[in-house]
Amino acid sequence: MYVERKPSLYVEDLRNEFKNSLNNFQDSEAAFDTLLGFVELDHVYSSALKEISTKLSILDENFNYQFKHNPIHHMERRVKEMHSLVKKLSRKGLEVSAQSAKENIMDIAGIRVICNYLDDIYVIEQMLLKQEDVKLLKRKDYIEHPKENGYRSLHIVVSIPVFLADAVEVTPVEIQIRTIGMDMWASLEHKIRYKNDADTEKYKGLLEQCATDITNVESKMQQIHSELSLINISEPTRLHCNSY
Ligand code: 0O2
Repeated sequence: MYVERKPSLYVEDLRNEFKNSLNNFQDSEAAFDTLLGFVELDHVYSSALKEISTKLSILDENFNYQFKHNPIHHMERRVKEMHSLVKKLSRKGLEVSAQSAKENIMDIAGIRVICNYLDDIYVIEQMLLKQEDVKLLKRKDYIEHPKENGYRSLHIVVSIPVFLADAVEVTPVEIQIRTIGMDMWASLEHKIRYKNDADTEKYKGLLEQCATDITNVESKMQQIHSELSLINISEPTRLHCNSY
């Protein structure tokens, strides 16, 4: 059900990151402390991802138990790699330290939830946000308001408590919730964008057309699915999911 998009930290990788990203430190002890801070960060944010994945899995299973439908197709999760994190901090003109990353970067822990149907996205969001220990920090609905290039997805950042041996760390996790079609589109667009700029221009129109086509197909699929389903869910959830 989960696809881990990043392996755990490896000593060799750390050595390279240490060389590439932290070589502006004069004092090797300060550099080591900074590195250690990032390793600890990775540990806490990985734990937050496990917590949120378990919550989402339970919701998916329980929804299926009650309504004979799994809203989640699969999930992908990753802790931002150290070099990306250092790059993002530098790009934003922020101090390169674990503390600064904790205070300023919201997508250190990221999970992508791929849903079967459009309505499933809002059902998942609502069920998750109802939980007492989950706090909504940020929300961007690129489905209601798609980006100009055609990108659609629901982004929420939530915080959850992570219970460690001697502390509780309230940790933010970025959750991108989208359908299979939206995910297919985003993966291709990402691939084109990072290949080179010329390709981005070349495929711009075609990608926009694909986004419209996917939206139309998914609306029709949703309609068929809703007509076939005799799911009786609670009123608050129905508000966002009137087809069940
Ligand atoms: P990666 O490698 O996927 O992590 P931020 O930029 O995070 O400080 P912002 O502007 O609120 O904050 O981000 P937003 O709009 O919520 O989008 C963040 C992520 O959404 C991106 O992460 C992408 O994963 C995805 N995304 C947003 N727009 C697009 C798009 O047009 N196409 C595709 N394919 N993905 C998009 P990163 O950090 O860019 O990259």
